[in-house]
Amino acid sequence: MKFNVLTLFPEMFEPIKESILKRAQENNLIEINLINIRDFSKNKHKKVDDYPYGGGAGMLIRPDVVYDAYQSIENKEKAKVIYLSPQGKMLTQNKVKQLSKEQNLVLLCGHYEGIDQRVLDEIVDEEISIGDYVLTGGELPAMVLIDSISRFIEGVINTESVSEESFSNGLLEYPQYTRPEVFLNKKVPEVLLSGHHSNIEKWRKEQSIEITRNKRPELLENNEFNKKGE
Ligand code: 4G0
Repeated sequence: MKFNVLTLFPEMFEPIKESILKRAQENNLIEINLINIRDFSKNKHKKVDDYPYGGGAGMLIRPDVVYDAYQSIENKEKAKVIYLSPQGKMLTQNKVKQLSKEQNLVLLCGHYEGIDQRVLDEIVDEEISIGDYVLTGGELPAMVLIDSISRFIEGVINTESVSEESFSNGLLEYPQYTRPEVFLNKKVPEVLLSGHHSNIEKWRKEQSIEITRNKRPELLENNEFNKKGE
């Protein structure tokens, strides 16, 4: 997967270029290509924004600068362009999994000031939000997308843990325990020490359903395991 990021703040992506995704990049499982929108300003002061027609507060990023930055991307015609915005469709684990099947993505990071609508209409395929709150820029949402998508790419992390985890069956995870066997007078549940694999599996599924019922009951609507109770 190649992530092409159009941003005014490429330095913000340093932590994600290091960290857990470092090995994924070294092994050529993912590539993060940062494009600084400012590099495409034709202005002598590298200005990229201007006042909105019709008046109003703030500034807008000019469409020509964003378009030229986009045009510089290799294989852009094969890439899905995603605009990170609070007006986008909410990101879900299913959407993450679907996007992980793409070869090339372009992540366009806007700002509170916004981007001229004409270039958005021209290049954006999908508008995505990571949740109902406003941030100063699309960079953190872009990093959330890179991290969540990368986990689905073969070899980036232990693959069986991806299919076992929260949301892969639509339920929250069961509780887990490690040594010591007794901690602050609390013993590890007996069934986990029994070595009885089918009992352990049954216990874990019951725990998953119970925890989901308590913490996120709305996830149980339409879940295939929602047959008990109610
Ligand atoms: C575009 C995404 C980008 C428009 C981006 C703000 C939150 C999210 C930005 C705006 C972002 C999210 C209209 C305020 C940059 N904040 N929830 N900020 N407007 O995914």
